[in-house]
Amino acid sequence: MDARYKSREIERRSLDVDGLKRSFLEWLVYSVGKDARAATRRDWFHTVALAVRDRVVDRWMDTTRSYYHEDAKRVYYLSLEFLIGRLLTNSLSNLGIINECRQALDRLGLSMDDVADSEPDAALGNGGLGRLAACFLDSMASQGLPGYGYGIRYEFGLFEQRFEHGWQVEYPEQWLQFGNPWEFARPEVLYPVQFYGRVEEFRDSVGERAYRWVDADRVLAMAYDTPVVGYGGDTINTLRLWSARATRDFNFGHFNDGAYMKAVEQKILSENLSRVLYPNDATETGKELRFKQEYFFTSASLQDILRRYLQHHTSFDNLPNKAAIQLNDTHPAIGIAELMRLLVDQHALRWDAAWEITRATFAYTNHTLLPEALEAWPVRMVERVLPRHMQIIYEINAKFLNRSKARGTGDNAKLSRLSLIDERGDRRVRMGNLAFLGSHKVNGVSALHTDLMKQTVFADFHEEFPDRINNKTNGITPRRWLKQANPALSELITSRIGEGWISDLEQIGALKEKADDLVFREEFRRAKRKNKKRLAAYIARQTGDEVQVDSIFDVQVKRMHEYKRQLLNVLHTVALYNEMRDNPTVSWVPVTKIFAGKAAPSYHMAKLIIKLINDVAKVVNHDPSVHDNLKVVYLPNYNVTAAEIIIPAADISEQISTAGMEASGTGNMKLALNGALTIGTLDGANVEIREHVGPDNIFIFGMTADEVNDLRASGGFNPREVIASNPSLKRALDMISTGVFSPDDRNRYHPILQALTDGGDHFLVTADFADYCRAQDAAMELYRDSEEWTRKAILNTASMGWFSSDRTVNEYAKEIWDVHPVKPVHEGEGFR
Ligand code: GPQ
Repeated sequence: MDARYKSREIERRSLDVDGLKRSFLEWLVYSVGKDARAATRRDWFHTVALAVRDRVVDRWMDTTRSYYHEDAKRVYYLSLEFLIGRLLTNSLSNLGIINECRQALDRLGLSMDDVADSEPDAALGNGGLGRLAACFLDSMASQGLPGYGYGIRYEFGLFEQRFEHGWQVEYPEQWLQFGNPWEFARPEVLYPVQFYGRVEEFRDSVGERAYRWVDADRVLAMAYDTPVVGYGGDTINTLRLWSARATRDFNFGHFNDGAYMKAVEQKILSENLSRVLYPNDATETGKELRFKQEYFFTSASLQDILRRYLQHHTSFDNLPNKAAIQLNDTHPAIGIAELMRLLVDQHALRWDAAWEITRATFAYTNHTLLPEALEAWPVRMVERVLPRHMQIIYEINAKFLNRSKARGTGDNAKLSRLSLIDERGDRRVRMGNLAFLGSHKVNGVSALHTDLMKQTVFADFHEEFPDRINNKTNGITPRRWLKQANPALSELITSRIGEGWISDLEQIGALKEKADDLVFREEFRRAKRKNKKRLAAYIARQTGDEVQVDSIFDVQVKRMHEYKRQLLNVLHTVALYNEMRDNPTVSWVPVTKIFAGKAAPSYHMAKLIIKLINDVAKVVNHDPSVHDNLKVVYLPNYNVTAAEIIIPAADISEQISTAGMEASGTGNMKLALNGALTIGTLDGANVEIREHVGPDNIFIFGMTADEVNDLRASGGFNPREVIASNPSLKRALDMISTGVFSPDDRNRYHPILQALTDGGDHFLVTADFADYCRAQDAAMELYRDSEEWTRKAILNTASMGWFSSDRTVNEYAKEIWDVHPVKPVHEGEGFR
């Protein structure tokens, strides 16, 4: 080998400052095509990312090869969303070379933070469900588990949110505009995916009835791979995202007709499949394109999984011992019918054998009980788009209902609830029922949510299959959400208890005894203050608002949803504003209310509440009579990157959903881990957070899920009576309804008032208002005692060890997947 080439090879792997610097210069010139004088920040970002990628590739191949050699059982996490965020700091930090990189850039006269800030935020998800998938990828790789993510490489991620006159306006998010240095295109990894057409029956070679799907349209799924760097850099897993490509023979008939342009139009249309992420969080829009996206990535993933399996095996009997497929909600649930089709139609397995294999391979996670989010596709559409799958679903259903009847489930009402087809109105395929029936395990995402699943949506299935439902309380990765996002606190923690917590978060429990240590408390406060300064600067840049670093940073960041009750928070804000104006001589604890979160573009009520918050902010922030004691900020375009700045700076975490409606929440975990005190209802994982941090270190208020259930069962309540009996609530609502915050359009907020009164206040905002204000007052009172506040904040951080996604993923690995860590054999050199 040419000596110069050889030395470059070693350079590519070197991890010291000099080696990094040399390889940055090399990449800048030979791959980005710029010299150091002409390079922009973005050029430097691409340069550094490519150089970092070099240091990942050998280990990545070693990992993949080790899985292959061991014929390890793999887990495949199928998800329509992966809310990844930026990767540069994450990769450097997991590789353990962040300081070396910083120094190398320093020597080139560059700031690491500026370079990292030039990376676009990969927003291939809406909210919690997508971010959970990203945390799981980090945890699987960090624990050496052979885990693959499969999803869609959307060209446009979640829209960019801007405010125009306080209203949300959506802009396209073009994260791929300047290329994506992390991904590897795999033009040779290509699978056909079919739509439409019809089914032909025929006799197979042994005279059995068989089916063929013919005259279908074809699209190709092309793979793009992104390495997933585990902590320590030992295991590098793969996230494989599919992009739609037209087939070369696409509608060849048109060419014969001379209709060339028509064929090209068709090609463009078929590639729309991976164009854009649907921006709805926990609501189902029922669009055909969405259904096609779901089938597109699921079919490609299953074909890929079977191809990999068949490299080692000749029969499918062992598939469940070599592959676990986790369905992230029902979005990929059509995979159950697809695997049946692949096994029965393409690989000629008998139905019963195929069904046993399918059920043993799939598991399903449910993420919501909200009826508007439970996918149910019109039979007529499924029949048209996937005619063979519709037959298979009918067959699964018939066999299941017959067996249930034979086993004595005589009750027709129950049978019709168990059916995969909802026969009421236009007939629909219930994807939740399909996912349940086609899986060996079904899990909820918090203890409360799992209990409610058993009592509500899956009550009948739970009776039939009492061992199938299990709980896996969500978690978050401590690498991104503490180590990276909060260097100030991370360094303090490591200085006291070492760095074991990064890969074993339970060790953070050792901080509990430090809560009584005066010096530690002072340093903990200093770290928080540093983060608050960073956030204050970010707020000033984003909105122009000036906020006091010494005020309480009261944070509600999440998707905008009526059940999450941002409205309750803004009503309290108005009430507090009134109190401050009424009592100007009281020495108020200054409060900064910080909101961020996107609304689905078609969710009018959510968008109106955003406008209300912005309108309230405009009045409150400029009213001299509150003496800057109250500020309201709505940060635009909440995403993973913004979360990394906001969360470490929070004093209060608002987790105030109507009890029974938030499946788990994960922002609640991130905020508590970063030392915020929670004001929350007993909903989702808040219940378990209270158990871990202790009831004295959290502010719980409001109705419980049982109380909500009883209230609704008894026909609801009269919100007008509640409003009339609470002067502070009445006054806040009167101000909103008479246009105090919207002098330009006094009727603007009538829909909100309407929902809270005649509408019956479905989310119980008025019902919980008084107790919420009590919890807020208690928090403000405690904040005056800075030592006591800090003590509780430390106990929050120290008690969150159990909420690591490492714990969650381990539970899945042991209790659902039966997959085990594999230690990769590294053939490369130069890695320390
Ligand atoms: N969740 Cl069904 C989403 O973010 N999107 C969805 O489409 C559905 C659920 C959330 C859920 O609302 C949160 O409570 C969970 O913490 C999160 O999934 C992860 O399980």
